[in-house]
Amino acid sequence: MSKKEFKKELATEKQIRRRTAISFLIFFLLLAAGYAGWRWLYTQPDSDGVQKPLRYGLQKDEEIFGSIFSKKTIAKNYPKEKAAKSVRVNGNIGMSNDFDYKNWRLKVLKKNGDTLRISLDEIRALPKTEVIFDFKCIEGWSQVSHWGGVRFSDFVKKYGLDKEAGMNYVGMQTPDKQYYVGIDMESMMQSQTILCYEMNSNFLPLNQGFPLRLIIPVKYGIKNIKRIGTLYFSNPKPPDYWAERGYDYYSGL
Ligand SMILES: Nc1nc2c(c(=O)[nH]1)N[C@H]1C(S)=C(S)[C@@H](COP(=O)(O)O)O[C@H]1N2
Ligand SMILES: [Mo]
Repeated sequence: MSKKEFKKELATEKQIRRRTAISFLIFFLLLAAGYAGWRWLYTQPDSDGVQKPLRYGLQKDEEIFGSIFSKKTIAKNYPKEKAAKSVRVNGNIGMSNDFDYKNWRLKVLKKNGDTLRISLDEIRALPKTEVIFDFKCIEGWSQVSHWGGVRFSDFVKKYGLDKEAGMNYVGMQTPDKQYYVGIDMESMMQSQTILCYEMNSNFLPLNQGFPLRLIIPVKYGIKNIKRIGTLYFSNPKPPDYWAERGYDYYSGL
């Protein structure tokens, strides 16, 4: 090797060493930044059960999907033969055994402070709508199932709740107030959303929400509240059981 070649090789080696050192420095800086970011996130205040910056992300999702969503969004309808005969039961919050179903009335809180108390027979006397759709639980399972009830939008018309339907949200809770949901008005007024009293053309089983539950095919299972006791209208977001535990408030498909 000539002296010149030797010098050149020495120089490249130096360069390699320098680059390696720089790479390591950058690696450790990123590691430190990542760790600091993580620490920062975890010291952020909670907002409805998740750290504020994450809640901000969820809110952005909601704004974007909420604006894409319109009444035209329709969940796919299936033929009756596709509907499950034995329908999965999931979730029993607010479904205690001491429920007095004989004296049940749907309580509807009106804007003027009045409360409607509506019996199952009165609800069954309204026009019936059937939906057969793929019911999706956020836990990962789905099942085609067949439900019947009155369209929420028909119910609103029959009971003169148009003023109330001008508000932003509907809130619903079980008679014991243990399970509760809040749903945007547009999804509530969608044509497949029903106050449901039938499954496979029979009364609802007790553990699936007898006498009345919500079936809302454009939302995940968590929003399909079983055993509705009280229904009300509101401009601010009503409290929502699973949103308080970190799930997306909108929970749309
Ligand atoms: N009152 C009440 N309604 C509820 C729940 C619950 O725990 N309590 N669970 C929800 C969830 S997570 C799902 S997936 C569906 C399941 O409905 P199913 O039991 O008819 O399958 O009900 C929803 N409605
Ligand atoms: Mo679910």
